[in-house]
Amino acid sequence: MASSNSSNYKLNAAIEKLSCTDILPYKLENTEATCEFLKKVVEVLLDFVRSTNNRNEKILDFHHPEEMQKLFDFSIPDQGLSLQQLIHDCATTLKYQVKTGHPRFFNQLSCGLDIISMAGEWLTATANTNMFTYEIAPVFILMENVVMTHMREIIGPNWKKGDSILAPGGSISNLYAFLAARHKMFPNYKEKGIATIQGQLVMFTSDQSHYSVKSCASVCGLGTDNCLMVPSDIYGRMIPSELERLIIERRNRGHIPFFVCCTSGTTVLGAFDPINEIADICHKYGLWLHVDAAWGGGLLLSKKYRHPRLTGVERADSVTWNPHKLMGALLQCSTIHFKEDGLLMSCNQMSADYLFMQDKLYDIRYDTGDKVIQCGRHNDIFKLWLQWRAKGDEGFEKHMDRLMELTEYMVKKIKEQPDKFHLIMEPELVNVSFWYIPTRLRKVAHSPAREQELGKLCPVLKARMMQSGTLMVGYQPDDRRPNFFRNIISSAAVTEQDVDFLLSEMDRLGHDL
Ligand code: ABU
Repeated sequence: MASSNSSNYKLNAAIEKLSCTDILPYKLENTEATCEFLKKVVEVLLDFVRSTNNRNEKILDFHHPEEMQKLFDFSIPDQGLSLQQLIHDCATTLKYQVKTGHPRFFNQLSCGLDIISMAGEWLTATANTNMFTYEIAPVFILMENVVMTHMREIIGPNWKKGDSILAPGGSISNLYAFLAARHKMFPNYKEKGIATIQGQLVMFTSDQSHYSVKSCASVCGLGTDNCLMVPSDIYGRMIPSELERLIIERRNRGHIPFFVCCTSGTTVLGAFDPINEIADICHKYGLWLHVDAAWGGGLLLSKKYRHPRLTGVERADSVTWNPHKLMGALLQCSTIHFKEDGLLMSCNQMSADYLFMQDKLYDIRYDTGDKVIQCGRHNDIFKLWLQWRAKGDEGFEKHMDRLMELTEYMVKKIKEQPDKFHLIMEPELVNVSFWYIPTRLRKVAHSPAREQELGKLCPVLKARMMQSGTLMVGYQPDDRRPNFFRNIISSAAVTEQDVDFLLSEMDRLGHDL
């Protein structure tokens, strides 16, 4: 297999020994040398892009941490190093980085390397601005406004006048939903704190939901015992009658149920909770409905796959939706949307005098930084805006449909080889859950005992994948079963041939286990 050679990236003799203080912004006369240095960095990056898309290249060159510490010079020197050494550092870093955009990387919810979104990220890094005020990010703030409004319109026609913000990840997006829900019910909490709530707040989420929901209960003072894990059915979907039973039980104890998180696309099984039935219960008991569509939100863009999975989403009060997952925007790009405008600001505003002055030149409603609990905010909008310009709604719809069709293809191929693979369930999303069956277990009837045996093989087969560097598929146990593989198809690079390769490579690596 070919591999990039970091010694290829030679700067010319006049530049190689220069250091960071010999180029911009220190030495205007060395603008050309600065450009030569940056072009060399781009050469390194382009080689990484090429090898990421080259099926003959490995996905990773795995080394244990202690080995890696010997292979790579991580030290911080007393004296600054040369530009040539920095180029070498860049190349070596990428040499050992896992190629998450490789067509055979099926390991994570965010896979792929969208070239337009990456170009956007490069521009973002060059602009290097903070997203807290219009004053220093006028174009990006307006872009955020346009894209967030567009996303809300996709959620539902009654959402246009709502509010949204890009947050640092889905977990923090869920936290924003929690904070807004509590603020809506207890507007004095912000000033008066916990004493304003006369009773125990309780929240509800399915036992398959993302752990960040439970984390809200811990971070916000409820305690994790007051985040009720509602049982799910065998497909991983919340059981609405169980939700209602738990709400009544807690109300009877004098507690204050206030928040329900409904998951649209669970992390492991890709299950969609029944939003309409859950919305009816929230309406009946006056609870805030949050839909965590961090993972499944992309399907809102597909006429074919949106229903029934996300039917009723417009009835929610808030929705988390991560474009860095199914939509393939570069990490990170996570959004939180509210049906009601003004809540984010009134909940989180601190009016820092040095940043959010009220007597500025322009309309200060565009100083969105005061809506969030952090101060500095990374620019995550440009890469998404540029990607959406490139694809249009139609392109994103095709992308969603393609990912789902490839998943259907994988399921079909698994079913055609029942001796080698055991499909755990028909997927609702691009998560395919299955066991690989080695030769010695192929004639053994499927049973809980065989599942235990197959579960023990998952880490061994995964280790072989990583050591061979040819394939990456995730595995985990869940409440109902031991370890099993969870394959994710969320990369535009994947083809039917890659799915065929995935199954045959698992067999090549694992048949003798
Ligand atoms: N925030 C969930 C991501 C987990 C995964 O990629 O598997």
